Amino acid sequence: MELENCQSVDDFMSGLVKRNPGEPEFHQAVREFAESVVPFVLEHPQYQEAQILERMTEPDRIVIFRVTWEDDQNRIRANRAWRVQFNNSIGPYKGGMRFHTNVTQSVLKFLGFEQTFKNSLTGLPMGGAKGGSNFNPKGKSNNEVMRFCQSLMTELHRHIGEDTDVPAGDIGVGAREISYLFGQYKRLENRFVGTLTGKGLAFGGSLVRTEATGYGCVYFCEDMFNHVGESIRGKTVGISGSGNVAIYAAEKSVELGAKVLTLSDSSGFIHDPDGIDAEKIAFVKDLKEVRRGRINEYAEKFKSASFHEGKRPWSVPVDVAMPCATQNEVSGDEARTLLANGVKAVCEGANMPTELEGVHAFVKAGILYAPAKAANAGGVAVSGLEQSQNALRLSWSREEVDERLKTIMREIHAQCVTYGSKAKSEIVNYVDGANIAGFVKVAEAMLAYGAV
Ligand code: NDP
Ligand code: 2IT
Repeated sequence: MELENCQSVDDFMSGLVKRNPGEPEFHQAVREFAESVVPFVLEHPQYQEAQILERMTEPDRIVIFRVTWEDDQNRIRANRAWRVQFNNSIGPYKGGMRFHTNVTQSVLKFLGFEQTFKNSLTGLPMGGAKGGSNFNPKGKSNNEVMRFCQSLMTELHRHIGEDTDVPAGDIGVGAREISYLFGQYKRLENRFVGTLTGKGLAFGGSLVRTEATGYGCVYFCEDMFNHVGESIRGKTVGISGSGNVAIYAAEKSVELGAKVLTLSDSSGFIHDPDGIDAEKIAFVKDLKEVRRGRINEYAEKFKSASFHEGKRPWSVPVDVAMPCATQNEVSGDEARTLLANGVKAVCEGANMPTELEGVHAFVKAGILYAPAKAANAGGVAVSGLEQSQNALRLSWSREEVDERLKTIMREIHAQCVTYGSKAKSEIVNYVDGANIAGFVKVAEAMLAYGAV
């Protein structure tokens, strides 16, 4: 970045850090965005005069509430929950709910902020939001999870609605939790409407929503390869996580002819040099989605694999890396290790999985690097399609939804190329591309509204 731009980013960030003390994840997400967008704003004074960046980094509102519930031993428990309604300039608030012990206001603000621009990239009319709780679903019975979800929804329902704010899943919130949340919402409101997405197929869910984030990530990766005359076919792929996003990223990679070598969870990673094929993925689905077990069981079952306790998979040489677990799971050093081992593409299934130092290393190296906002937008895109189907009171076929998902990912790729290509360079900077393309649509709407 040029010196003058660097100074402007630093000035902007020092104000933001002062206004939002103790929120490191939020600072990080805004900084990554500002590094792309501040130079663009400096060239377009209409945005600067309207203080668009300052306004965009301030959430519309945050609802914070207590969730009291009773565990199986009849003890009263209390958690904290939030809904960060970040920006509804281009549509009703939309974004997932996360249940994890490390959920804080800072984490949800970073997620809600990024969601605003991700949703803008999809081309669908969706604003940005995120919510969640520091509730830990691990080791809880189904009944405990149900009571927690019902209690949470008893407060949340008054703040959401099909034209106001439409939550969905994220870490720790899958089909089971969405069902409990939707069941309670419907009961409290006495209305059957699409206020949540990721619902079961029997009650308004969309085909391909479960698979959408992982599939979309691989479609985007294939779009990047195709753009330089290559393909994911025959490439080795390293994936982290073994949840919703990781499983379907692995499934689609295998389907397109790649060889998946790793998966992980918070206890460590497994490395299978023979490749994690469709049959082994079916085992992981059952392990994680039904039995809620740990990834080391994979290495007990398949002798070709080794388990590496407490480690992340980035030391394994691969052509393609897809971080699909959580934020800051690829450090600067790990990014450099991936590059030294010849990684050709990094496609982020998780939100903000790469530390800023790693982002800079990938961009500098000129590899195919797809930031989360672009690469994992397939999940929320199919959530948007679920909303459309609910509003129409009909369901589209698997082929129809999958085709729309592919088209949306291709159009996001095209926007990244438009905004991320520098004159005389063949290399696309997908970080700039995604940030600026996502920004422009939201900024135009905010300019049109005047001082709101
Ligand atoms: P899941 O809860 O289904 O899976 C999360 C996976 O990541 C698990 O394997 C989990 O391991 C691992 N993980 C979670 N937290 C940590 C941590 N602190 N350290 C190490 N491993 C961790 O969540 P999803 O697959 O839905 O989400 C994964 C990522 O993708 C998140 O960043 C999410 O925001 C993002 N995303 C999700 C979308 C969706 O539609 N679901 C859409 C777009 C992005 P363990 O079981 O041990 O905790
Ligand atoms: O981070 C994300 O995009 C999601 N967790 C999905 C949000 C949604 O509304 O489907």
